[in-house]
Amino acid sequence: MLENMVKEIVYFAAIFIAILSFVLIGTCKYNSVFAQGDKVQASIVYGASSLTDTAYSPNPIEASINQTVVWTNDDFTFHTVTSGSAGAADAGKAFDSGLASPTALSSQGKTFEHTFNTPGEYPYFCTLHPAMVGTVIVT
Ligand SMILES: [Cu+2]
Repeated sequence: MLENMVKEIVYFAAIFIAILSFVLIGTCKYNSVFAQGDKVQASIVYGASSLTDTAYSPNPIEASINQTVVWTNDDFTFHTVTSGSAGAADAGKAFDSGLASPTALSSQGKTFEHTFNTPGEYPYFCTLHPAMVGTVIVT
């Protein structure tokens, strides 16, 4: 009788531990995949040509190290996502959707993405409408 009870307790404890570890492992796997695969979505908003620091949304864009930011052109005209500031010598050196490259945001729905591997603040602008400015903050 007592032996049976002990067997039952051990049996249920084993099932409980199995379920618990299954859930924990599943959660960890899900979190790590989610963190790596998760891209930060940003938009070039409708009517962006006449906007300044609200042309890119959200602004600033917050990203984690090694995370990819995806900009979608939700406007009806050509724009760029170009690192630095207008007229600066290093403009476009870190990243640039460009005017002629396959990543050019030439029409509505086009996307440009860049992965940020180093923490810092990255200002960027549109070469076609230099008043359009934004910042990516990588932590
Ligand atoms: Cu523009």
